Amino acid sequence: MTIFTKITNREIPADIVYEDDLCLAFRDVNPQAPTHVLLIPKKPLVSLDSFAEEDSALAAHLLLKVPKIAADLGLSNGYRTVINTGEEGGQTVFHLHIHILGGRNLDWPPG
Ligand code: IU
Repeated sequence: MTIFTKITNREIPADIVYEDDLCLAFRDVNPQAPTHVLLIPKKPLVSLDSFAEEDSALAAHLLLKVPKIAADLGLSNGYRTVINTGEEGGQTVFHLHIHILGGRNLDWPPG
């Protein structure tokens, strides 16, 4: 079980900004921008590589929540979404998560 499942189960506290039956969004403990939230499925998928056809509705649900959460967080001037996948992708927590970052001008390309 990853730390994100423990957050979902309320075994570990987190600053939760959105929740529904399928997903949870909470503030990153090490924010890389003034606003930095992680959106996760409650289903413990390891990474984007774990998505199967049966997860189509969940995948759509997550993506459709991003602009709503961003709007709720006041990111009216734009934001960035990032999904790190696997070791070379920079993934460190192996429970699928979408980073939502905003509140400053974000550089490109990433490191
Ligand atoms: P990554 O894409 O797997 O590298 O992102 C993991 C993120 O999870 C990273 O930004 C951490 O700061 C964040 N995080 C957290 O918010 N709370 C935790 O308890 C742990 C990691 I461990």
